[in-house]
Amino acid sequence: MKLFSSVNDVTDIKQLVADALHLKQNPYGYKHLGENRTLGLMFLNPSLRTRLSTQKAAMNLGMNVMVMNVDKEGWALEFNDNVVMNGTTVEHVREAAGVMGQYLDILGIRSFPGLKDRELDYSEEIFNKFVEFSKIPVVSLESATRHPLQSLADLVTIEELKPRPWPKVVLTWAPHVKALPQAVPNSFAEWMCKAEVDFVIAQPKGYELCADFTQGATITHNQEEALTDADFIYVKNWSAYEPYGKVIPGYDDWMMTNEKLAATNNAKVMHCLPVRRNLELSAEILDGPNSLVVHEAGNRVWSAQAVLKKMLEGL
Ligand code: AN0
Ligand code: CP
Repeated sequence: MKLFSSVNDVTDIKQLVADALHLKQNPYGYKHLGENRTLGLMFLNPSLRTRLSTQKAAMNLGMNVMVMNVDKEGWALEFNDNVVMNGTTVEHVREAAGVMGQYLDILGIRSFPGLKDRELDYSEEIFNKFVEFSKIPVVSLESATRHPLQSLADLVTIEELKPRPWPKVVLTWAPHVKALPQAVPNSFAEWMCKAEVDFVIAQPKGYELCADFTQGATITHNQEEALTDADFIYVKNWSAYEPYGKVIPGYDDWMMTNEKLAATNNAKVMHCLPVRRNLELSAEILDGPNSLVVHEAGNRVWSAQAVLKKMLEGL
């Protein structure tokens, strides 16, 4: 595997999930694979889970890891070609990524969308330039439109804990005070649409995701109806796709609560984290028996390890 940026980079999803669950049972069985190999984790935005879980996964595989908060510790990067760099940017991604490729065997990169120019964000310009100019295998640590390591961990969690074949999985929009990317819900949707689950998306009017990611999903504005008989509820806020990056006020009652869980099949509640308590998800759910959020974050290690293992095998 040379690229892990979306579900489309995976030839056998079931096998990758099985690999992750196998690694969970046998974390140190492939330490030889990473010997004298170096992973670079480059962050243009904050992270807790992705940073620690991917670093741990690499260490379990015997790799060396270099982590850099490029936004704070690196030179200000220029991404446009044909510019006179007489402003605030100090080096071009062509050189910066090229240099990273000299030091690393695998590059991980996190780069959020600006949420101002939809065409630019959905072109994945920044992520794609790191792929092009580093010339080494690249794993997305969340790009402008997708978060595949998160989605793989989510699918691993569902496979691990499903109470029946073809469980009902509901992605439900949640309130927030900030405009957040569509990357997590886009990605979760594209993975669920290819998984053996009954997948429903519930969101208020105006929060429809880009249809490219939701082919095959049942989409509704009725949260109560969607939650009926659900086995897993995936809670997440996102900003509007149209008008792009906007927050449409008036949907505070979409917060997930214990009361809403009553209609479900004693559903397990998931969230990628970080979560805002009592805004997206009630504290009573997060502190109660139905919450999977910490367990799900634990599975980030095995999903990252399964992907890195595949990349190391291809080097
Ligand atoms: C980010 C997002 O929604 O994409 C990262 C989630 C993993 N969340 C926030 O910015 C709060
Ligand atoms: N879920 C997730 O990716 O968390 P971080 O932003 O902390 O890495």
